[in-house]
Amino acid sequence: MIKACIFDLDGVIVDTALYHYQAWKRLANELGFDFTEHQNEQLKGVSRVRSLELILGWGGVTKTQTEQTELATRKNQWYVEMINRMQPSEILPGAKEFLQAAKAAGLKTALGSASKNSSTILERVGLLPFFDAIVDGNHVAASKPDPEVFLKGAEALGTDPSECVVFEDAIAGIQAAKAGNMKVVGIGSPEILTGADLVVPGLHEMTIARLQALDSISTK
Ligand code: G16
Ligand code: MG
Repeated sequence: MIKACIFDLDGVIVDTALYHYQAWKRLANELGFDFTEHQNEQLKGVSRVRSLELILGWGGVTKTQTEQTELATRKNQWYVEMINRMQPSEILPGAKEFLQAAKAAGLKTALGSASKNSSTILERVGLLPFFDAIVDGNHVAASKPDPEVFLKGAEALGTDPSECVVFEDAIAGIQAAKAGNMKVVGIGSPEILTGADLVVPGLHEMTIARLQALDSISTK
């Protein structure tokens, strides 16, 4: 029986990719090279530290560990300035409605995000009260496709992984859910999110009936 939903944040509930892009671009430009939207696409769901490593590699720049920490902090300060101005209108279509429907159906809900800023974002858009547990980049050691973030979410909810459905927009996140023995709904295009049990373009296309229909699928 499906008892819980675990949601990725960026690309599922809100879209903060543009803010990440602007902050990383500013940092790259200060370091003397450019950063494209195409490169930004490859950073979705990737941790801050790993994102910086990739960007420095693309720019052909080498920095010490101490310098990297300082650069990541600087980028995050610009990013936080932007997310502090986020509004409820930035919630992706159908996300609030599906969260409401899940709660009304008696399902538990958790967040499973790579971001260390997830609570700020949820608070700014007014969605914090819809989550029973928040597991994010502050709580995990291993990044997706490692299942740690989702397994910790299931544990926080007191639910067996096989009774959880994960909602994810990134391939690494879908792999993480599968590695954790969970069912997974891909948010995006079926051509890209091939490992998911179901793919919808956004939560506006998701219903509790479609969720419960996943029950017949084995997670093994
Ligand atoms: C999100 C974004 C990534 C970002 C990561 C870490 O992941 O998609 O681009 O690098 O969080 O964010 P922060 O710098 O705020 O800790 P997710 O898992 O919510 O899709
Ligand atoms: Mg995502």
